Amino acid sequence: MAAAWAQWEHVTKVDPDKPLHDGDSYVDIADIGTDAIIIGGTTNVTEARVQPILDALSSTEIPIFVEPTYRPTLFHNEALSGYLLPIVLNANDPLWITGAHHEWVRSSDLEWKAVHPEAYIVLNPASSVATYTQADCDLDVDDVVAYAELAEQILGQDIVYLEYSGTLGNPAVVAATRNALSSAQLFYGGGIHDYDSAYEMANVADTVIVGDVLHEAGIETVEETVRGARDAKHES
Ligand code: 1GP
Repeated sequence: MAAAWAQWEHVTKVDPDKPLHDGDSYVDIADIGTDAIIIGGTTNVTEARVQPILDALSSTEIPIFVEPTYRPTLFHNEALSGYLLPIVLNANDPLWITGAHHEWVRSSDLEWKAVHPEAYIVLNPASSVATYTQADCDLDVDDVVAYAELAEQILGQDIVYLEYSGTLGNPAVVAATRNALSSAQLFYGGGIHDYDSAYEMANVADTVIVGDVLHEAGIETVEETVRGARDAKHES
């Protein structure tokens, strides 16, 4: 069976720590053409914040995944498709490589078929994820490509995630990374805020992830990014 994410071109990431834009509601995200919703953020991916979002989305068909961070949390909701578990390859704090995961596994009764790791490479030194993980973002293209190959070929990862959270990344780095992967899927996230930025990154990544703009500009702007990603994938 193909992986859940095999056909994802555009994903909307909901940060449970941030309110939606005025007038928006969670259920409307399911209707804009985005392929999946990830509920995740650097902080506060807690039951109290995530459960109401899952409840609001319970009538939708869209795949919904939670990205647990350093807290061991499990959610029970029919709307939930599973967990995407970040492993930050370039973290200097081992909490983000195996530490939090160890605690999560030790303290939870996990259903393994619903848990899928993502090999993150964090690339924006100004982002809060870089600060929390103490990521070494001083990487050139060869360093990034080597992390991606390590992820796929040594660690057996099916998802490599270039995380530029908060800023638009370098398309040449993204393209080089995708070229280095054999079958792992390349997720790109960071700074996508309109049609053009989505188009540019969807040209070089397998899947683009759109986060902050949902909270800052609203669902209509996310819909523009869906169009950009679709056009990039289907025009040529
Ligand atoms: C964050 O990669 C996502 O984890 C998306 O980044 O918030 O900058 O869109 P932005």
